[in-house]
Amino acid sequence: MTTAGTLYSQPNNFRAFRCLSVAEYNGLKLDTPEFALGTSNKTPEFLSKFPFGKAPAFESADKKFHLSQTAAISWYLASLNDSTGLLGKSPQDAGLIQQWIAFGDTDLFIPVSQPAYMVFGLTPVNHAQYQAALPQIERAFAVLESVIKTRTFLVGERITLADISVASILRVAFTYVVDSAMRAKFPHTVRFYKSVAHNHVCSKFFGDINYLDTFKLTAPKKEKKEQPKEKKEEKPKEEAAPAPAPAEKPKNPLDLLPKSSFNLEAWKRAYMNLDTRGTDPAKHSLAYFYANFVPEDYTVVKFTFKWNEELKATFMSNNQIGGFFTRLEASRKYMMGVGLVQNDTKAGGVEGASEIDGVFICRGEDYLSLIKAAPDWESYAYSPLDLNNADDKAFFEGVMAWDLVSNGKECVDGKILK
Ligand SMILES: N[C@@H](CCC(=O)N[C@@H](CS)C(=O)NCC(=O)O)C(=O)O
Repeated sequence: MTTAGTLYSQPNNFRAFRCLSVAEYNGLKLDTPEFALGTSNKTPEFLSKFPFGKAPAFESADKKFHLSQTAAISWYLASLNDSTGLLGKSPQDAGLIQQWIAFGDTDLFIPVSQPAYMVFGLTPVNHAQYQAALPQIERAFAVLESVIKTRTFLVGERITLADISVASILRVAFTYVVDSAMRAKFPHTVRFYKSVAHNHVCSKFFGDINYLDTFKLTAPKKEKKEQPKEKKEEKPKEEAAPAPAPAEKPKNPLDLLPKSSFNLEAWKRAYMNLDTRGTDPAKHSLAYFYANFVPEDYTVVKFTFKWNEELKATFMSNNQIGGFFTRLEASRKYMMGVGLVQNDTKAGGVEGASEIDGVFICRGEDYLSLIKAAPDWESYAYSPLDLNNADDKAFFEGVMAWDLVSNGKECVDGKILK
């Protein structure tokens, strides 16, 4: 593969996915050095080459050419190899491709980004603004649906930059904003998206995709308030998915560990499908767990919310857990978890008297590295559980069975990270 140059971007940037996918299609290698948004893009050296101070940014292999803006970088990379046809076959195709790129980056991304930024904590939660964005999201989706209904690709008969660009925006939409109920209205768009995002090239960069179940407009915890509001375009860290690296490279150091005989995916299925308490490993998930678990390969961790006094209602607490779990997407492959809303039902179910308690089962010892995938990880306190200790075991089982009693509070709701 010819090296086209260097793409500067923080890992897991949906904008970089577009550039990296295009380069891969065109048989071009891009170096992706370590890059931390907020520092690397602010150095005098970076700014001298890229005055926008934003990522992604491209530098040619001979270091003489510098380019910013995702649309420009991906167009440039697409233009370096005619044979793949990523820019179409005619000036008309090129015009149509530009049309779809502009549609994706404006008509689609702007309304989608509004609720997404609220959920990430980059802008304050604003229900009126969300309500105003919804019809715009639906309108953009309806256009896409009507066009893609009878087509495989947006322009011509083969994949082009138009498809990759629009799919990169749909990834943000489907992960954070457009939930299963809304997706059901746009089956052709979902089909189109899957055919692009999951294809043999794009999937290397788009990574595992967590389709949002239910959208809830809640902000993450405290520390997010410190995010400068003017950074509206800043890509949220939780857009995290496997690093934009070639597939042959391990996505996570945990991939280098030998396979554990305790298969996390099998455990998730057992947990979801079996009753929890009981003694038969074929029928009861806790029995299955004890029959199969390999403590040397995993860490079982207790987590508790630090700001329980701020929880004003059960649904808020549950949204808090749901958001946290959604933002753990990049680590989901290596962990399983249950978070419970505990309420003081004995005191009459007083709203606001709730707390959040939960358990993660994490591959390896370094559980914090996995949990840090969620930008709001510091809103919780963590401590490893020793399942040979009776109290720890009781806590673990109480959480798993959703029958925990903690500080006189009983479980009223919860979420599962699976
Ligand atoms: N219009 C630009 C937006 C780039 C952008 O906002 N990038 C974010 C990271 S995903 C960024 O660099 N934010 C830092 C900042 O705004 O200072 C593009 O499409 O490339």
